Amino acid sequence: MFHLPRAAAGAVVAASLLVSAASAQTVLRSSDTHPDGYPTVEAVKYFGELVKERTDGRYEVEVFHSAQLGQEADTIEQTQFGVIDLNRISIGAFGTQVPEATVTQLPFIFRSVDHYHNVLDGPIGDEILAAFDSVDVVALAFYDGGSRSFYNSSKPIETPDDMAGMKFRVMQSDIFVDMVGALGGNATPMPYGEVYSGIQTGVIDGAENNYPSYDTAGHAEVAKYYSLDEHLMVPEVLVMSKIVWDGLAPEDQEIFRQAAKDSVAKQRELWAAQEVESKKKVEELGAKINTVDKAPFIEAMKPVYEKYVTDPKLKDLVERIQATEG
Ligand code: GTR
Repeated sequence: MFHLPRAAAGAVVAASLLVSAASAQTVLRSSDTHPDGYPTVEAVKYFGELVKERTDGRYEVEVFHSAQLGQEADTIEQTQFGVIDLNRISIGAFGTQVPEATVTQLPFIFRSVDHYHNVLDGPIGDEILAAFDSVDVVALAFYDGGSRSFYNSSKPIETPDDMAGMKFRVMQSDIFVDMVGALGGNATPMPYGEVYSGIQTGVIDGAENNYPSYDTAGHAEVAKYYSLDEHLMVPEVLVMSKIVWDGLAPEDQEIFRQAAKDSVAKQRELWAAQEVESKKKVEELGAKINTVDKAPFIEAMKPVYEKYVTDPKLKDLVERIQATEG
């Protein structure tokens, strides 16, 4: 794992904006935890092509995939400091720092892919993107991240009771910890890159994620039981460091924002294909997939909503999401 000492941050800020006087070209570094070829990685590459074309080559984007720049939580800090210019992360990696975005981490808040798209493509989505300003990043666009379900190495989960005494890795977000607790399991927050060995060595029984992550991170090799409770649809988000953003001319800011929006359709297309491919791959590998009756899982989430949706503004936001069609 790559950890950047704070003292080195200044030097890297300078290095990250690789400006070549001859071509006046700036190469922006973008981080992603996923491997090359993953839909989010390819979407950010496409975004970079649009930016390059629309700025006549003044800006380029280089995607550092496979967590080359660090695990998500660390890369967020580095993006806030301007050490990393761009970052494609899951909203879950922000934990509960951005209240409006925390709402998207509420289990079962989205009813379907159409509901998720209708919410994020409209004014509510813009409101959530704008809320990231409070944590020194500029959120440019949402990408698809499918739905997350539990998987483990020992048995199918059919009801929340089956989770009793089991340890599940979760993202480093309090709401994930409370969600697993409310279902009767034990949550172990840990970086994504440690999940495979965690399951293999028995430190944890399993984790929760979408098919493409379960497949591409190799988790299906060590945790054969994938139980389709689909408790979460957490948006992926492309963010830019506020420090870097503030250094862009207003016309260029507009180009970056539009290029990000224009990369969304491409990502959704790649995502839909990857979900099908990953499901097929994990099945070939011997994954045992079971469907579950979601009702008791949904019912168990009441305390999570009660804990996180107390502020009247957030209550209103949740109600507006629930009232959106789809
Ligand atoms: C994936 C997401 C990653 C990362 C990972 C995790 O679905 O795309 O960005 O957040 O989950 O669980 O850590």
